[in-house]
Amino acid sequence: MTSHWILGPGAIGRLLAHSLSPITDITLIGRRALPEQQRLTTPEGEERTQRLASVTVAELASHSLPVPGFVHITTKAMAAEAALASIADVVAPTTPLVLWQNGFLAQPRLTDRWPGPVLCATTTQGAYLTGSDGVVHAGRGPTFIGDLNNQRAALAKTLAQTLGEAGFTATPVDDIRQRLWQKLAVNAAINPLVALNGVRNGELRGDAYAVRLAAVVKEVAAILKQENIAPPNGGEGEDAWLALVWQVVENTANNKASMLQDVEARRTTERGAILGPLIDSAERHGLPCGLLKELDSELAKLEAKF
Ligand code: KPL
Repeated sequence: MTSHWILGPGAIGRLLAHSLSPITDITLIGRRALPEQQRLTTPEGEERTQRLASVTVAELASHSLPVPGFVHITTKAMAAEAALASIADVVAPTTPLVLWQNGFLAQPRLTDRWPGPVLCATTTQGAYLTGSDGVVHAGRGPTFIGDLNNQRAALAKTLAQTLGEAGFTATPVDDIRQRLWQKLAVNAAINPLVALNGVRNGELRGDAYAVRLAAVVKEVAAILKQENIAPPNGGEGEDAWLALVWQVVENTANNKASMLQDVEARRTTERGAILGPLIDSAERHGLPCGLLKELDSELAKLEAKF
């Protein structure tokens, strides 16, 4: 039986652990100990409690756990590299990693640095934690798996199959880079604005925000063109990106975006993984990114107060 280590017991990490646990061996790894009995609330409102094996990073070396077939890194984007470094001594460098981060920061860096295979996952599964022993699976969504160099198709297929058996709708893809940037584009348009203004996604439709949102999308669309990221849904340039962003705003109108949740909890945001790659790219290509920089520095100022 393939063993799956899940490093980062946040909402996606715990959802993954609950889903995989009935079909395979899993271990959740975090900095703090977790209660053994963990509760999952399904999108239908059903509650299921099961025992999930977990260890802390500090305990890892003294536990004789099965050798992992996959190490899933489910931390926030900014914490992924440090999380991997914290277990690197006890994991063979040939072990496949699966990166579940938002943005496009951890993925290229770890693909370059880790000697073994590195898969990236992008998902629209919605989940949030309710304390140290509970996770709510708020909404189902597809998951796509692939690697940035398109050399691990068989491994991506194996993992997608396992995730499928675990109840995810998972598809192996050969365009994960496109998909990661596409999600990043939507996150860049929505997350900083809602986080800075303390509003739910749907409020962006109002006059106070809609013009700024469209101006952000304009900068983002020009950058993505230079990165060879095709506009979504077979559309053309900026209009296609704007239509996608408004569609996501509509579909998630009642959501508190992840960046707003971070700000409310006084946690460092994922601005470095979402706005960072866009600003870097704009600077490399000599494109305007004044608004993206403004959002980034407003968020930095806010974080400095935490
Ligand atoms: O993915 C999201 C997030 O919260 O990070 C969006 C699409 C903005 C939905 O809230």
